[in-house]
Amino acid sequence: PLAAAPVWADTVAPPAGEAMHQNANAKAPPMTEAEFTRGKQIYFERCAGCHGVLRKGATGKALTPDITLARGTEYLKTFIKYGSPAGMPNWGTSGEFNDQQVELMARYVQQEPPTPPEFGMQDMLATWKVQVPVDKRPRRKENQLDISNLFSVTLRDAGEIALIDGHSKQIVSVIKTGYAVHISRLSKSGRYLYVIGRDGKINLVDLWMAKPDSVAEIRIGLEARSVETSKYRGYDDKLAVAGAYWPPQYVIMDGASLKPLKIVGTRGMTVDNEYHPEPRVASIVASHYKPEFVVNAKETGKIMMVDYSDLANLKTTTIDAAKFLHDGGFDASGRYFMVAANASNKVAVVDTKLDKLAALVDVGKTPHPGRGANFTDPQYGPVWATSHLGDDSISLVGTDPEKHKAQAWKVVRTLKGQGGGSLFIKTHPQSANLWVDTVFNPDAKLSQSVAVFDIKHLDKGFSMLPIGEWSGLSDGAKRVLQPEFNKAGDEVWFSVWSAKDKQSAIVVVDDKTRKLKAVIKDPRLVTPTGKFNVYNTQHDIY
Ligand code: DHE
Repeated sequence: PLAAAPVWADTVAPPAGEAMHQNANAKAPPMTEAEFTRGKQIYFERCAGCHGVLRKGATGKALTPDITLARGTEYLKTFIKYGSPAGMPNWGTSGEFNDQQVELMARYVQQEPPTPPEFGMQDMLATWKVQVPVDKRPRRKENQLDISNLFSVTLRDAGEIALIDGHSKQIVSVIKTGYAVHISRLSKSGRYLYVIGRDGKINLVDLWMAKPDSVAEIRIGLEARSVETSKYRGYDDKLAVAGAYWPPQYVIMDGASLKPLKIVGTRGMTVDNEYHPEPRVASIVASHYKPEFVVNAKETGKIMMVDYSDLANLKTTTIDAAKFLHDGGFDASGRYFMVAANASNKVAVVDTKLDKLAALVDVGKTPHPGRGANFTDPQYGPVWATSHLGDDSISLVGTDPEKHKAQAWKVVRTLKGQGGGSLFIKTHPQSANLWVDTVFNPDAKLSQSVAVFDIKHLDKGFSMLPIGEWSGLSDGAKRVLQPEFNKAGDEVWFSVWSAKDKQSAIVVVDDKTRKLKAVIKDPRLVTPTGKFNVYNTQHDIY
């Protein structure tokens, strides 16, 4: 899956006379400059997301030379090749790295990490393009699509999204986006789709066009993961915001053109009052109660309620939560935002009406909810649930402080799932099922199937559905991930994510009968991962 590199760049013994990397740490195994450059690229593509550009650790462990040198090349090779049940992917045995690349990376992480450059307003403006100006765009919807039931599907390694019609299951359009594209979000009206790549490139797609396409683009940093739009009354489709991993900053843009309006850096003190040079911006959601974005800084553990009503006099309420904030979603009422502080094994609950921390809840090991799942527990009332990367548990947290006060912000029930390595959990108001993936479990049987619980009979345990097998794909490692419902809430879609050069698929399951309904296969479906149903994403339904 990685771009082909000159063979010698990955070999242990480079040709004589190759320039060596000048490293500050004399104890690190030597590398040529070309190897270092190659390692830097692979690190950026595959490792920085979890371990940080400066390798200070977050979702993944710290990898600074003081730690990696003590581990040594052989130990690091084993870890990189085989992964760990705690969430480190098996880069070697999955076929993503060959042995030379594993060895290269084991040496690379013993070198001092290089610091990438900053990326400010002038850099952003230089990348900003409006392909179709606002006054040249359709005045009404020019296609026959039910855009509310479209799915925006991440084609990770193609750097594209596919728009798939939820009814016909046909691909409507494939749109070029940023590198290793990550998530899609919708504007308040549901007309505009915002897609962000790991390279910080945002594409704005107009779903009203005869054939939906990108109408504007910009890069907001060198590495990024999150994008969101203004949802408060009166700000429909007005503003967008994106969070960068590097440089650590968030950017507020004009919603219709992506013109950058305001950049705010996040470097500063952690909740423990220690300085952090790389507090990356993780998830961002838009408040329904105030003109505010809820911006989560991973390493500092601070949640910023950013008031977008007056960008020149920006008011921000900063909430101390817990370190390593990552992903999350609203409770069913839309008032409370539940965000995983993953390496702290906690979920922070923010009251977006009062702009206060409602609670810090201890959950299982390394919670990873995606946006989480909201449903009514037969015994304990409304709950929001998360699964975990680091263990096989599913934590159900009470979310109704009015009618179920004793249960509010407590883990009311812990379910046993089929294994660790889970990333996403999902249900729908119309569904009686709770779907849980185990995408990064090292056991192929588990990573290729999902667990489903009956919400009315949670104590009965789960059933395992062999989604990978149902896809009918034969060769190669295939990971099954991210349940996503259609608008009606009667179908649940799963990605079957194979390597870039292998066939992938989307498997659609009938939610009521739990039987296979359709398999979407198309040569254009390269490495599908996240799927975002327009209506459910627009309205925070999960
Ligand atoms: Fe994601 C959401 C970061 C790896 C698929 N991912 C998020 C969010 C963040 C994030 C901060 C929340 C965005 C928001 O709500 O505003 N993801 C990271 C990483 O740092 C990490 C761990 C490592 C990396 O190198 O990027 C990472 N993510 C992955 C993957 O490997 C996944 C499984 C496949 C892929 O496409 O890259 C993946 N992440 C997703 C998906 C969501 C997501 C599908 C949105 C879930 C949703 O339902 O909203």
